[in-house]
Amino acid sequence: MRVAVITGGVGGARFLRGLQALTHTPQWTDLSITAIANIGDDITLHDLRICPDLDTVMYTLGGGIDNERGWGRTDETFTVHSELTAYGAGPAWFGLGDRDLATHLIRTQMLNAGYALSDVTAALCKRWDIGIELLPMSNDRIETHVTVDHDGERKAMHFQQWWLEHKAEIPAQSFAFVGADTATAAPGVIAALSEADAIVLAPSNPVVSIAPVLAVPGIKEAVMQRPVVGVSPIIAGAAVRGYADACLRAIDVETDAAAVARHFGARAHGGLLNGWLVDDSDHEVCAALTDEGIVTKAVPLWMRDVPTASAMAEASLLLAQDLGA
Ligand code: FO1
Repeated sequence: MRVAVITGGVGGARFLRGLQALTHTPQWTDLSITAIANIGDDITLHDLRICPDLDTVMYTLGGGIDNERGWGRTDETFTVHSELTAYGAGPAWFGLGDRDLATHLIRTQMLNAGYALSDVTAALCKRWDIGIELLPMSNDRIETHVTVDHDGERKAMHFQQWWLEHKAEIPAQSFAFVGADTATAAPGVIAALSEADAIVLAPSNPVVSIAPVLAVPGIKEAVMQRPVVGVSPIIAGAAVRGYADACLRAIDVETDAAAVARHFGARAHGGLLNGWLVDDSDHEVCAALTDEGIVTKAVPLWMRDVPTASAMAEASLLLAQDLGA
């Protein structure tokens, strides 16, 4: 079974780790996985190109992730970061780890030498042996910027500044995926989607992780050609992590498993979804969503460890198969 997964960072990476683990079980030996990752979080700091969602997926599947933080490297130190801060060379709010810096140095050297981001990502992933194909949504530069009303004026700031310095506490007026409209999908992305038996929207932030990927010309159209199952990133009315509630509020969507499904829309009515997984605690929404054309199942969605992530990943595949994948 060929699966293409659209993913952001932490939640999507943990989901992918569970999905990849299935390939070692007898009934899923034929499972092949391509992850198409958001690059809207990317930022250039100290002349280094940093790709948080690509790195979080790579480290999580490669065993290098700090599981507590969900991002960056295990056994990490921040000596260079504190030295930079001592020089006043900010931003202090972006925690650049010493081990993590090696990834950014290699990536920046390769980009400067003319390699495409997808080639750089493949090269970095060789070390980590992640067991799936990891593609950036595009090799073009795309960055998510957030428009806010701050100090009496409307201004845009980089997503990371809004997320880390301001902790999403300044209400977002809008999100712009700068560069997306003129970007091209990275090599292999459209093929992975078109040839997939099923496409899964990982339990990532719908607004700043899934949406930027779908904003790259051609990607949403390719997704719409195949069975699509989404996994709710919202459990019992709350974001599992991060500030998805602040992002959803900005686009007038309730922080609710059913509201996010309706936001993506039912394929039968021109939307994305054929199927949707919600947590057991949200089981009461299944009947209504199914009646609206989004076949919805309730399963445990808390990813406590790899086995629980594998169980929910398997549920997404089985639902896709029920839907004709
Ligand atoms: N997230 C944080 O909450 N604090 C940080 O200091 C931080 C640094 C950081 C460095 C490299 C990297 O790849 C990711 C990092 N993240 C950090 C996560 C990053 O902000 C993610 O983009 C968001 O968590 C949203 O996915």
